[in-house]
Amino acid sequence: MPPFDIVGPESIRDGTATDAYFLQTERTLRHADRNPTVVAEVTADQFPDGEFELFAGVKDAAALLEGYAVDVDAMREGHLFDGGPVLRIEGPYLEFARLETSLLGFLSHASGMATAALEARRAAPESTVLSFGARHVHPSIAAVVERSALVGGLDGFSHVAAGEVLDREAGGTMPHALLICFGRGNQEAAWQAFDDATDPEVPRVALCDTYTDEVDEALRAVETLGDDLDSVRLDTTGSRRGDFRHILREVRWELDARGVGDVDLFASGGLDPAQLRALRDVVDGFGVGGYVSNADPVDFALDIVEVDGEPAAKRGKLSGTKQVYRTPNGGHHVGLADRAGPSDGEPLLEPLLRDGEIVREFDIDAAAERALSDAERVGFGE
Ligand code: PCP
Repeated sequence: MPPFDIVGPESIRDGTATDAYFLQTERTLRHADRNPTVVAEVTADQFPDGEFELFAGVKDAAALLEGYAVDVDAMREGHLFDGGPVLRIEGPYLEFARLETSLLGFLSHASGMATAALEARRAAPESTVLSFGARHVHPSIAAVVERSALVGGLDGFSHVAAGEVLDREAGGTMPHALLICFGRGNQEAAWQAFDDATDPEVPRVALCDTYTDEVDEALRAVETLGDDLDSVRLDTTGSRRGDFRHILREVRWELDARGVGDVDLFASGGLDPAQLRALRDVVDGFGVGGYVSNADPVDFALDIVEVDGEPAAKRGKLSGTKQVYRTPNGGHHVGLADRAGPSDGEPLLEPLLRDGEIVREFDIDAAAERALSDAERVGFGE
C-alpha cells in the first residue's frame, strides 16, 4: 500500500486516473470497431454571460495530452472567459476518451483558484498579497494552488515544495508556534532568536498578536529589532478581532508616532476581497489563504461537438467547432470556427498541441500580466 492516498503521475499519464465509464466506453467502441474522429470542447457556459473566470491549468492539460494523436487549441493561461469553449480537442475519440477526467480536473481546479486570486489582486492592487492557503488543501496539489495564485497576480507564496516545482522561492517568517515555544512574556526572545538565526536577505516580519495587545507587541518588536525590523504582522484571532481596521490603524499610528513609519504593516487570517478593500489603505500587505485555496472549481465539461466532420451535440450544448473572439469593448463573441468572426475580434483559441506535440511555452509572469490586462479591459473585480 502506498503511504499516502495520492493518485500518482503515472496513473494520470496512462489515463487510469479516470472514471470507470470511460474504460467501459473504450471497450464498447473497440468491440463495435468504432472510433470516429471527433471535435470535443471544454466549456463552462455555452454563451457569454458577463460573469468572468480566469483560465489556468493549461500547462498540466498540455502535458496530459502530449503524445496522443490529437490537435488541441486553447485559450492562453491568464485569459478571462465568460462563455464558449476554452479548449478544443480534435482527433480519434479513443485517443483521448479516458483523459477527460484528469483534463477537467486540471483545468477546473486551477481556474477556480486563479479566479479567486485575481479577485484578491484586484481588491488590493497596490498592496503586497501573498498566498498562505496551501495548508487548507491536500499537499499533493500545493504547487497547483501556488501557481494559480501567481497566475491570478499574487506576489508570492508560502509553500516550500511548491516553490521547488515552480522554480520560485517560498517566503514566510514565523508562526505563532515560534512565539509560544519561547513562552508568554518572552516574545522579545523569540523575535531576537529569529533575527539571529535567519539569513540577512529574509525580511524581518515580527508576528505581533500572540499574547498581548497588538500595539504593545508591535512596539516591543520595534524596541527589540530596531532598524532591522521590516514589518509587523497581525493575524488577530477572530474572537478577539472586534474592529480589525481600527486595531491596524492604531498600530500604524503608534509606530508613526515613534518615528518608525518605515516599518510595514501586514494583515492575515480569513481575509477575502471585501476585507482587502476595506483594509488596503491602512496596511502594506496581506496574507490570503482559504479565499484562494478553497475556491470552488470552475464547472467545466467536455462535450463532443462534431463527429466525422458533422455537427453533433447533446441537447443543451451547441454543436459545431467554435472560435471565441474578444471584441474591443472587452466582450466575447462565440461563433462557428469556419465562419467569419467579428471584423475587429481577436480569436482566443490558439494552437496548444499539433499531432500530440506541445507547440506553446508557458510563462507564469506572462499569464499574470495577461490576467491583469484582461481584468482592466472587462472591469473584472471592480
Ligand atoms: C496564517 C493565519 C491564517 C493562515 C495563515 C491562512 O497563519 O493563521 O489562518 O490564511 P487564511 O485564514 O486566509 O486561510 P499564521 O498566523 O502563521 O498561523 P498560525 O496561527 O498557525 O501561527
